[in-house]
Formats: sequence, C-alpha cells, structure tokens
Amino acid sequence: METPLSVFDESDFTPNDAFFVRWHLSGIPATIDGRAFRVKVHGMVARELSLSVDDLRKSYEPVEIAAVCQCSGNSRGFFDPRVPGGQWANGAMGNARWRGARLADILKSAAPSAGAVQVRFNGLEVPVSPSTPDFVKALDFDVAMQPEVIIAYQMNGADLPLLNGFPVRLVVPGYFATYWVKMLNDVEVIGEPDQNFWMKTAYRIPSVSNGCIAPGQQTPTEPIGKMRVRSFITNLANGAHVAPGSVRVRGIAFDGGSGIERVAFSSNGGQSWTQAQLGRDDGRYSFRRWSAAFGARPGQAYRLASRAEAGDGSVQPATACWNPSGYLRNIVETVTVNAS
Ligand SMILES: Nc1nc2c(c(=O)[nH]1)N[C@H]1C(S)=C(S)[C@@H](COP(=O)(O)O)O[C@H]1N2
Ligand SMILES: [Mo]
Repeated sequence: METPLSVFDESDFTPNDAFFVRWHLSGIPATIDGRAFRVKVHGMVARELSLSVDDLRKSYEPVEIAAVCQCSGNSRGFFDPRVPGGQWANGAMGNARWRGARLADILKSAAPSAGAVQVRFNGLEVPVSPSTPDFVKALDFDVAMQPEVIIAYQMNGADLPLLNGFPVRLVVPGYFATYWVKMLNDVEVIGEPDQNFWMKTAYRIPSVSNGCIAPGQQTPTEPIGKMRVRSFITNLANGAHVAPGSVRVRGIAFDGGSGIERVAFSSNGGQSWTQAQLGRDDGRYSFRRWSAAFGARPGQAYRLASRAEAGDGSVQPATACWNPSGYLRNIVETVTVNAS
C-alpha cells in the first residue's frame, strides 16, 4: 500500500493511518499481545536478554528521532527497461517521529563479544510455504552501534500500527527500509556476515558506478545501504490545471542523513533554476519541506522540476540510474501542469 504524494503536502510527518505498508511474507500475526511480547537478544553476547515493551520503555533512555522510511524499490515502476518486483510509484516512503530505545544501549547491556561482526534481526511473521526464506536482515556491528539506530515503540506519538510493526520495529535512520525490521522479536549478534537469502541474494546493488549499470551488464554486488538524495513536488500532480499568475509549488526533499542543503526549482523542464525556500528543519534524517513560485501565463504548459542538494554535496542526477532490482532511483522528477 503506498501513500499518495498529496499526503506529504499536508505536514512534515506522514500520519500513521496513511503510512505506506510493505511485507514480504503473508504469515503476519493479526493480533499481538503487547504485554506478553518479548524481544530476545542472543548470540555472541555474555548476557542474553528477553525484553518486554515495558523493559524497553523503562530500562533504557528514551530517544526520539525524525526519520524517513523509504523502500529500496520506491519508484521501481518507472524503471525503463522494466524490472520485476512491486511496481511502486513514488509513495513507498514516509516520514515519522520514532521513539524508542537505542539499539547500542541494549547491545551494551547484553555485553557483545569482541568477535561480533553483524547483528541479525527477525520479526514475528512467517512464510506460508516452508521453501520461502524467512525475512531476516543484518547490519554490520558498527552500524548497529550508531546512536541513531533505535528499537522504536512509538511512531508519531502513538503505538505503531500493526501493519507498521507493532509493538516494536527497528529504525535505521538514513538506511533503506529493508533494514527497518517490523514486529522485531529477535536480535542476534553473529560472528560472520549473514548468509540468509534477504542479505546474500536479495536487496543487493551493483558494487560499481554508484549502483547503476547498463541492462544486461554483470557485476559483483553488495548489500544496499544508505538512501540517495531525492525531492518531489507534493501540491501539484501531472496534468493539473493552475490559475494564471503567481503559482506556489511545494515539495519535500531528503537524503541518507547528511541533511538537505538546498533545493533548486525549475518551471521550464530544467533549462533554468531558481532557489526554493526551505521549510522547518526537523533534523537531517527527516523530510525537509520546500516551496517556490513561478509566473504562469494562460494557455501555457509548464514542466516543473526540483533538484535537491544534500549536505554531503550529492545532487539529484538528470539521468536515471538502472539496476536489475529497481533500487536507488533518485533522478530529478518532473510534473507538467497547464495554466488556464
Ligand atoms: N518483519 C518485517 N519487517 C520488514 C519487512 C518485512 O517484510 N517483514 N519489510 C521491510 C521493507 S522491504 C520495507 S519497505 C519496510 C516497510 O515498512 P512499512 O510497512 O512500515 O512502511 O519494512 C521493512 N521491514
Ligand atoms: Mo522495501
């Protein structure tokens, strides 16, 4: 289920009841007893833990972070040539305030061994067929220990909706959502890179030229990681009619955590650019809203575009990235409107 872009026009944060939803496996529990639920922490640790949601709330310092959750394959439906997978438009993303306990604090309380290489995460849901690999994901140990990585028990000030991972999910700000394991009930410290299907075979990008290759080209691959800088127009859709005169254009921008430095706006398909005004800063992992204006004359069509630049100097490209799994799209998007 994806979020209509117009929802992102209404506030910095995506309402829980409009947040996109994606699950790989269909054996998703329909009810969960929040009191009986436990997160197990085990593997290469000196002290195994079994934590209730109450333990997570009370035994660890609560932290809150605004962060974008974006599917690796967001916008996959626009790939040319087409690629298999969920044919998303641009709505497989959302921004929320996540509140929870730092994974680093939890891991430290379990006393991980010196040989820890990765941390593996599993949720409650199961595959319906025994031949389907369970959905498990792993982060390198140093990434898992970053202070912004949390086990979240709240989303925008409320319990997580069931479909977004109730009662707790992993939040890995800056990283694609594949690592944000929902209904997280198993955390395992491991001594070698995880060899499960969802790390070893799926969710990998070509380890060359920015993750982009020509169709048919064979390359080594690596696990997908951080998000690329993107921006979208949120108040006008393709084919919209605007009144002649000064037209306000609003949108959002985000990246993998260096923050949005500036957003350029064009009303002529990218021939010339003006600087958009940035909105409230909710932190470097959040959506950053922006606005700009252009003058519209009756009977004219306008090809609107936005191009964001992140704090790390990266800028949205003018040409599309291609890879066989349909990941990492961050081309400058356009919206054509007519003044009448
Ligand atoms: N337990 C579990 N967590 C998961 C997944 C899953 O299939 N199972 N899918 C991941 C992927 S690929 C995405 S895009 C996000 C979607 O998060 P959302 O449904 O809250 O929007 O959840 C991630 N976490
Ligand atoms: Mo995803």
